Amino acid sequence: VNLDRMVEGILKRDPLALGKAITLLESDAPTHWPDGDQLLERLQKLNSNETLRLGFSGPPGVGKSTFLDTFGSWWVNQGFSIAVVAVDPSSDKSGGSILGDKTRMSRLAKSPMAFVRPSANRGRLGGVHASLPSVLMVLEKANFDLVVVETVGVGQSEVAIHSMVDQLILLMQPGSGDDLQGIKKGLLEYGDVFLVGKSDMSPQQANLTRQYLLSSIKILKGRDCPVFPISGLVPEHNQSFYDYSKSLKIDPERRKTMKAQWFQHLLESRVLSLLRSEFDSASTGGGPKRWNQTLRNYKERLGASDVLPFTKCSLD
Ligand SMILES: Nc1nc2c(ncn2[C@@H]2O[C@H](COP(=O)(O)OP(=O)(O)OP(=O)(O)O)[C@@H](O)[C@H]2O)c(=O)[nH]1
Ligand SMILES: [Mg+2]
Repeated sequence: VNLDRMVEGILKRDPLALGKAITLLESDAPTHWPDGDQLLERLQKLNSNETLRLGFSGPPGVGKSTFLDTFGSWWVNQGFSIAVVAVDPSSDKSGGSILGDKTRMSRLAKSPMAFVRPSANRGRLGGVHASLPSVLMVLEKANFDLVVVETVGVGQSEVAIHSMVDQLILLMQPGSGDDLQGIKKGLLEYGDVFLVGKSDMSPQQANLTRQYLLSSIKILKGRDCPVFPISGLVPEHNQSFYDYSKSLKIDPERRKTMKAQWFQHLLESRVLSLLRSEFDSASTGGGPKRWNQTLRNYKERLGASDVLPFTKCSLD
């Protein structure tokens, strides 16, 4: 890896250099870590300004990507740049990240002021990879005016993402009171700002949902939180959130704990990766997938037997 050229490319916001840097940082292969660490150290020395980091989370299909495409395009039209990392929920199964067309941000992706990147989800930290803070740092050093992460809200991911961004925006489904009873309290606890999605379908229902959220959040948190109806398809519904978004700020308190969390996630993830790679190189005749395959074999055998998971047994 030519780090000089990579840093230069990052500073120019060259999508190719940004893409390569992110791939390097997301690597679980211990041989890639020294280069990635050095890259971050060099960027760190550049002393640029901090960039507002927003998390957008919400249940699958609630309209996160569609809205980010619309919101991002508006943002770019205001003369600002934006970087979006979309944590791809499906990549867990396929084992790798899926290409850009899957992020549903085709309009934004075409803008020279925007950088859109799907990120691998390796099923840890509720779908957020431990390298995400490193990726966000690269985008921050590239001097984007706004850095956004899209994650699928499954409960656990909100907790992880909350410590990685300045503000966590939760996109909620419009629904009847009964549907809303089912919203996990934990989910509401981690949100800083709430959006009621797809409000073009029924503005009336979106408003009812908004009222319900306002009062539930007040009870739960003991304070008010902003709730806006939005639509990814009809931008006219978004004006109040657009106006509000200009007032969103970096949270210095959260920034303090961010690094400690980053350290912990990275440490845990690297310990596991080291174990896996030790295992792979120690096992004879196994390809790079030896750990995964062994794990799968064990799981299959365990499912069909009455041996307990911690009982010493041999596969052959
Ligand atoms: N009516 C209406 N439909 C929408 C809106 N936003 C998204 N949709 C539709 O809802 C579906 C899911 O939209 P996405 O933007 O991919 O939702 P998502 O939350 O990013 O989904 P995942 O990333 O898979 O969790 C698509 O078929 C969209 O066309 C909206 O504001 N109004
Ligand atoms: Mg999406």
